[in-house]
Amino acid sequence: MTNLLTYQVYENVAVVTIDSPPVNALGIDVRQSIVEGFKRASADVNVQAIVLACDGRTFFAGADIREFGSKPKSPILPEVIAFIESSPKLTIAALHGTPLGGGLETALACHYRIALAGTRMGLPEVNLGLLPGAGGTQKLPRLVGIPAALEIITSGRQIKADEALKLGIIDRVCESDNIVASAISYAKELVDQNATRTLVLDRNEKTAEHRGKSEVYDAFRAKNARRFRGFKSVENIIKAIQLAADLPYEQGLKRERELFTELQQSRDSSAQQHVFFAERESSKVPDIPRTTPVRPIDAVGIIGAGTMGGGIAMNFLNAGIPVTLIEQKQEALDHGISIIRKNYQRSVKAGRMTEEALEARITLITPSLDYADLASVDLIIEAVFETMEIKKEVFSSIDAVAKPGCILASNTSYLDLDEIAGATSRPQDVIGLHFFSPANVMNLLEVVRGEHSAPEVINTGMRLAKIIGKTPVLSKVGWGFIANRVMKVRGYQTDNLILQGINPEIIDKVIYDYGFAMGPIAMKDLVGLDVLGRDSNERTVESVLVDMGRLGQKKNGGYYDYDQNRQKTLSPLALEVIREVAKEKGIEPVLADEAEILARLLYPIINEGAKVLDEGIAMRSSDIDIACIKGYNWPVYKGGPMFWANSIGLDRVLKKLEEFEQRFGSAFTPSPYLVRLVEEGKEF
Ligand code: 3H9
Repeated sequence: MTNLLTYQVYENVAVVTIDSPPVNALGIDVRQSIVEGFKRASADVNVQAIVLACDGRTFFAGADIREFGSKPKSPILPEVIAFIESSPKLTIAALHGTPLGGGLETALACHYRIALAGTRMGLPEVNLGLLPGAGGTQKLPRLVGIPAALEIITSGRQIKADEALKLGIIDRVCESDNIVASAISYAKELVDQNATRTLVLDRNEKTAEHRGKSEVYDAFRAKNARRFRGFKSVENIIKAIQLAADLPYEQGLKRERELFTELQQSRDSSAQQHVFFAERESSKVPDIPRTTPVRPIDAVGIIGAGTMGGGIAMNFLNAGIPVTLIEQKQEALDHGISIIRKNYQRSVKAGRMTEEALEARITLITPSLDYADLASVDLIIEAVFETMEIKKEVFSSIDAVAKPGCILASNTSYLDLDEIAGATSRPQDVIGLHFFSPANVMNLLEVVRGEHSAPEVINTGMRLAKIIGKTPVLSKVGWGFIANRVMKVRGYQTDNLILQGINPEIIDKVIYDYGFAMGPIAMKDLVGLDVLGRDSNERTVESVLVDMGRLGQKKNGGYYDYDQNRQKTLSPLALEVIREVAKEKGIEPVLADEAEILARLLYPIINEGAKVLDEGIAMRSSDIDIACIKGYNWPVYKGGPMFWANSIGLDRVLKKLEEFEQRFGSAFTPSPYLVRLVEEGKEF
């Protein structure tokens, strides 16, 4: 075992310090070191108090997720925690960084907690499809009460030190920047005062008032039903918190462990753990070391103040980066800025932002009708019409004004970035920065690597994503890049199923039940049938509906009719149009149950993902998962299409695709890469 423990004694206070980079995750070596430190301190007759602290960037950030799935080694975390609680000395946790999950649970084993200002703590296990399994569900309610515990643990949010103090999670915030020194003097103070040594597990006053009150939990479930839908971990969390009020601590703890184990063995939790690591992996580019220089981005220019350009601008304004917003006409510019303002006003109304913060963001915008105003910015993002000729014109114009070293980015969704870069004298400075609509909300940023993009330009794009709160996924140039390309095939299959007489409501239900927020047909109505991309002038169900003036939710309904509360019912008119168009095209009705509908809609996405990998457009299958989760809200507890495919079994996916190919043609022809993987018994 490497030596992670430093043991020091300052008069009557022992300091047990653990150092296990990067985040002091509570792996076996760390757990053993804590026990060793506490054993030494307990045996030391001169020691009256023990401070538990960590070196490096954070107090323990949780259990070591990489250990999940292998046989637990003793001492397991609950044993370590029980050991701390059995200490004969006064115990103090000295918190800094992000004490999360098992890390906070470890702190809750101590009598007192002191935190550096700026510390953010929480129980984020829900994000991994888990619950706090080392006493967190039993102890946090004892400190903050049932309603606050329900909110904190089901959201997994991080709580800042000052709020944690108010809630009673910690006992003191230290204003100096030396947490260990502050913890030592706090320890001496407590010893001098002969302070009480009550363990959190013995405090029942905050939970007593909710004992036996199951209606509190039912009301909480009902209020959050939409947000919690599909997340099995949330239900177990609520059950466990209820036990904190209803059962003595030891019994509650035992049940917590059972509920934790049930989740830990679930496919949903494996999927969410996969997403945790995939999200971190996606920002790494194997042939571009992290030491590659990054160009500073202190000012940005955005061309186009439409929906996309405005949404993109908001990301930079939120990060405090000034934006020069360019349009061709004053009217369009004014309109764009008014929409940005309106979006922020919505946040102000909801209490998520102050008026001053809104104004501060708006003042970061420099509106302009002149490209010359882009001369000093570090990055220019083009968000104009999706037409090659226009994009080339824009790029040749910005090439003429941009300073040397300025990064020139296109937000194109489908066009050839290399051709766009060819319109400039500096293709090495050109990349794609592909945002997903609404650009201020969706977390995906596809960074598109052109043939000539310089490593430092790519590296800057990848790092920039984090600054503006997005997850980057690197894509090579190819039609639709990653997310749009793989998700597009679901659209084709939706249209085919409709024409084959499958009820649109059933199609939407299947996708909703899988975990998406909305089915593909309801989505078309929401986006607007008139703005859906069309590949040809052929007569389609949608073109007929649009000709009838049915544009979707915004006008006269689309596939569905909508009442004043936006409740939808399938439109008999739309059904008639579907039958007509199917007849014109000579398409025969087909029968399919829900499982088959799901497979016909989603297996082609897996297949397209295999092609994207085979062509080298995506670097890794987990990047495709992230692209679908962050760009299209693929349910996170399914892990994305490629992880889901692995969990079904690639041989089964392949067999289904072959069957569909026989019945419905080449849209289902399996990718040779998928065939190869199955032959070799491999996974994505
Ligand atoms: C738990 O505690 C269960 C218990 O209730 C019950 C047990 C019985 N394990 O995110 P970053 C790695 S569940 C292993 O880029 P940041 C991460 O993969 C856990 N590894 O940095 C990355 O590795 P690499 C509850 C971990 O500064 C590196 O550390 N806790 C863990 O942006 C840096 O991470 C959580 O869910 C871990 N727990 O953010 C907290 N955490 O460099 C999860 C991180 O090879 N962690 N790594 O790619 C986080 O939220 C963030 O990592 C944190 C730092 C905020 C800590």
